[in-house]
Amino acid sequence: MTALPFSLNARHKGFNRAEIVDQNFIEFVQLWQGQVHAAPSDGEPVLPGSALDAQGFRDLLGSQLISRHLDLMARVLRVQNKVFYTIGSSGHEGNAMVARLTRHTDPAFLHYRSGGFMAERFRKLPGMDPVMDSALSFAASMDDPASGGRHKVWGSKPLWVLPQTSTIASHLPKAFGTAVAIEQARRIGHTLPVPQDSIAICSFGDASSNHATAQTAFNAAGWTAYQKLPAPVLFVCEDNGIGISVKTPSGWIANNFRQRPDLDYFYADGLDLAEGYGQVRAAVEHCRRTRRPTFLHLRTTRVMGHAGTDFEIEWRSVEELFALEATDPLLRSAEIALASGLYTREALLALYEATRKQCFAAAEDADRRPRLGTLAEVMKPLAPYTPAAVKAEAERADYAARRAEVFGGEEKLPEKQPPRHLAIQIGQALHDVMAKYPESLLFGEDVALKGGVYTVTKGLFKTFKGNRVFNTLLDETVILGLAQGYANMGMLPLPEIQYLAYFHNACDQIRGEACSLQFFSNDQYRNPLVMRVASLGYQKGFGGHFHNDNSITALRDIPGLVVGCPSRGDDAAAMLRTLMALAKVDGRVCAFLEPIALYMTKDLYEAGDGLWQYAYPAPGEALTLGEGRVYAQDADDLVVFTFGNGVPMALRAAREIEKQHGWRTRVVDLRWLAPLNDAFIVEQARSARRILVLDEGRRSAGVGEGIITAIVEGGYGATPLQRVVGVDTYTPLAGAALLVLPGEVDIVAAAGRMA
Ligand SMILES: Cc1ncc(C[n+]2csc(CCOP(=O)(O)OP(=O)(O)O)c2C)c(N)n1
Ligand SMILES: [Mg+2]
Repeated sequence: MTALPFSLNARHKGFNRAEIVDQNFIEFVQLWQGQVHAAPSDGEPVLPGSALDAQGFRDLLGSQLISRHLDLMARVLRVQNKVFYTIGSSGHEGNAMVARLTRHTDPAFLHYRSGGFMAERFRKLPGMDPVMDSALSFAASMDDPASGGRHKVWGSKPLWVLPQTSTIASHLPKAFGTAVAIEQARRIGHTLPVPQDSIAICSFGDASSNHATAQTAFNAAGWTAYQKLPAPVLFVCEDNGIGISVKTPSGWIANNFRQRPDLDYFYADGLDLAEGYGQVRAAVEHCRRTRRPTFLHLRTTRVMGHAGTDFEIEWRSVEELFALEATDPLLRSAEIALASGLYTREALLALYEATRKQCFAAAEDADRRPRLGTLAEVMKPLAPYTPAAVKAEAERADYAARRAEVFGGEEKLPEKQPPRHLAIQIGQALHDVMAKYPESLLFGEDVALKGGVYTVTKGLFKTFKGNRVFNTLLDETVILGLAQGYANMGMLPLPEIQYLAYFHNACDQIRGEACSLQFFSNDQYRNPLVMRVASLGYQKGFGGHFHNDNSITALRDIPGLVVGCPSRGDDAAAMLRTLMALAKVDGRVCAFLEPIALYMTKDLYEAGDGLWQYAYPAPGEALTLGEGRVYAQDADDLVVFTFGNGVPMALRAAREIEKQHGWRTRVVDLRWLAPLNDAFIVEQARSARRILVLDEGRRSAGVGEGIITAIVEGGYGATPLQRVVGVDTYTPLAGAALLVLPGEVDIVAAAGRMA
């Protein structure tokens, strides 16, 4: 700890710790009286024995001061409503060393206390302004180059800093995924957007390291390294000993991470540039050279509280605050500056005040710039959709030779085969899109040799080999983290989630992370992916809730997510082409829900009729986002809106309804569940004499609610309407399952209520 040249106790019991920390620096410099060395020249060690040279120290000090004054500025201007964020970096400025020792092309996923890191990384490219760019983000200005004013984020397109949301630890799986992707690119012949020996950097706090999402990333990294596979990810744990108000047990981070066999532990003193620099360098060099997951335990402290709203003096003793404030790394940097002879007192204080001035001026400037003022401006990057380009891409069929090779010859092409059922045609469609996109990868639990629980992916491993089709470890969070990592590196991932029920425990990777990236980066970063999920109820092979989860509610309200759900093989193939095109062209995150119970369904009305098998669509055929399929368009006595298993059920029930009431029934398969195509629903409702909404999901918050809302808002709420829907419960085992799921008799009965 730096010896203070004054007694804090006497004068520093104030409420505003930011003012005190600020004053401490000034007084420290004014009163410091130590031994001054002969100033080193640029390339010489800043202090005898230090790994850091004088020029490096000057830069790092400058970065630390920028970070600190951005924090101080934010505390002052927040109350004037000029900036809107006060979670600061004070005490963590030593993370600037990590930035200096890595490259601006090493993708970085950063902790929210990364002001020092960012200011230093800005030095890596000429003509960039860390102060102004950061001030624009603090001020929520539309000119913010990171997020366009949507959030205070640390992010930059040219500097390869992918903006993070503030769900702690949620960025670790994708950082791991990015590291794996950097290595895997070479093996599939993909050209990386960054140099081949890049590493992925990921920082987070000590408390966050306990989070399941963090632990899962450490585990996956270890699992990878254990198999001698490369995963060059640098985990930087910025240990300030506390998370908001909960102290991390002393020594916990070292104790928890020092001995992990496949996570190489390094410690660095982030409070002392002269001491810490060589330690950080050792960790970075190790990660880059060995391509092994590396854990850098960076000692930091936290001054000025968790955020501007955290008045620490209300919940901890002033003595404790004094002790913390004495560990302020900027005091140690001031000491190095003075002792090295590089700065006089006057020069250091002048630099301090000049930086303050620069930060305030930038913030005032930022405050005069426009903020997001219309809904259209806010929404612009959320869910880009360029229909013509997507259509052209989905219908693009310029890969005939590769395709013929994949299917084993012209005569074996699936469109030349007799009609087949869903599982077979999804498998064919996957072969098709993987032939089309050499940068695509398919992975998940049991997907490789076995071909998945339902053998849908059978043959892909043999055709495309282990670098493109592979089993992951059993962890949905990691599967989706990997997907984002591949996408970050320009590949087109097709992660599989084995059952819909298992999506839910990894939902945040799609909700909080993947789908938010375009929004929070103002569409500068995209992580296109197509997540396949074996879904929904009625299946006869495996019983019980977790193999029959019928809730897609958790997917429906994720901003920007596209959800498609085919009910037959030809639609699945055409839809998959469109989903891949949406990902490729517009960077969209897509979910492809495969109704398990329809995988093997071949018949529609009678056993052996083979009517639920369709001809495979040739390349060039694709769907338009939102385009439904209508059975018996001219029928209007009853119109059934449905999807998935509901489609064949409704078609069967239609026969019975005709027998009972003489009505002809139109069945509308929505096919696209998010976004719902309201205009299409209304158009179909317009000519309906009666409406039946058949939703195999649960009553509450299911698709059915969305369909009815569209009908009512479209002005057709007065049409007689019935809803047939699942019960708000878990699905029981065996035949009891059918008590909670809608059945054909329920459809017929509901129609009867409208007779
Ligand atoms: C998943 C999640 N849970 C809770 C929070 C609320 N939260 C924000 S920061 C924080 C403490 C984090 O402490 P630490 O990881 O040590 O980072 P520090 O703030 O100390 O740098 C908490 C609980 C969150 N952002 N995300
Ligand atoms: Mg902490």
